[in-house]
Amino acid sequence: MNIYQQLIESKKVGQKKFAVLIDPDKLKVQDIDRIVRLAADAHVDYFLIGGSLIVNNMLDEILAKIKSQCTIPLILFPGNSFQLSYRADAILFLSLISGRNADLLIGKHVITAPYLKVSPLEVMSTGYMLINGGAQTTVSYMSDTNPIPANKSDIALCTAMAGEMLGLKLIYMDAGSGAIHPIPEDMISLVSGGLQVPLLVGGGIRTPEKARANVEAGADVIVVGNAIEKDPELITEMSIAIHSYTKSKA
Ligand code: 1GP
Repeated sequence: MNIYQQLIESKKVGQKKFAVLIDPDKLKVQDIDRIVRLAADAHVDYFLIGGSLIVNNMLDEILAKIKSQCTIPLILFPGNSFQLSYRADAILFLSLISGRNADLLIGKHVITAPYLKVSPLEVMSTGYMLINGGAQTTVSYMSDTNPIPANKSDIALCTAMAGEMLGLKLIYMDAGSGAIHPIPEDMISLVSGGLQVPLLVGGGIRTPEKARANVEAGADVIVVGNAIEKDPELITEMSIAIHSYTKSKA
C-alpha cells in the first residue's frame, strides 16, 4: 500500500497521523539522531523534509541519514523546485491555491513534471493553503501571496473545495512555520467537513493540547516543526495526543 492509500484507509477509520517537519537549514545534523530515535519510539507516521529556502546542500545527506536509522516514510515538502531528491519516498506536489501566483499554481510544476515522471517518488498532488498566523511568514514573502485571513473560514472552505474538485489529492492548511497563532479549530472543522480528501494542518502548533484539538476538529495529519526543533522530547507527548484520539473513539 502506498502512502496515499494508507492516508485514505486511516481517514476512513478516523485514525490520525503525526508528521514531524525537518527543515535541513535549521536542524543541526547532530540533533537528527535524537529526533529520529524519539520519532521511531513514538511511532511518528511521517517525516516531512523541506523549508522555504534551504541554503545548505544537506538535503541528500539528511535523507540518507534518516533512512539509515528508521523506516518512517520520508516525504518531501519542497519550498522550491531545487528541493528534490530520489532518496525520499514521496513528495507533496504543492499548488499554492490560496494565492494567485501562477508560477506556484502551475508554472513550477511544468518544469518539475519530467523529473518526477521518471523518479521513484510517490507524487501526491496537494492544495497548499496559507492561513494568516499573525505574522508575515517566509512562505508568504517568498511566494508573494496573501494568506487567507484566519477569520475567513468560508474562504478557506471554498478554496479547499475547489482544490478537491480540481483533483488535488490532499489539502494542506498551513499558518506558516513559527506562526504566532496556529489555525483556529473552527476553520479546521468547517474545511474538514466539506472535504473527502485528507486534510493536513500545520504552523505554530506548540502543545499536545492544540494538536489534539486540531484532530478533534477534523485534521487528519498534524505537522509540527519548530516546537520539536526547540524541544525534541515534545515528540512523545504530541504523538500520544494525536494517536490516542483513535483509541479513545474505538
Ligand atoms: C510549516 O506547517 C509547518 O510549514 C510546521 O510549522 O514549524 O510552526 O510547526 P511549525
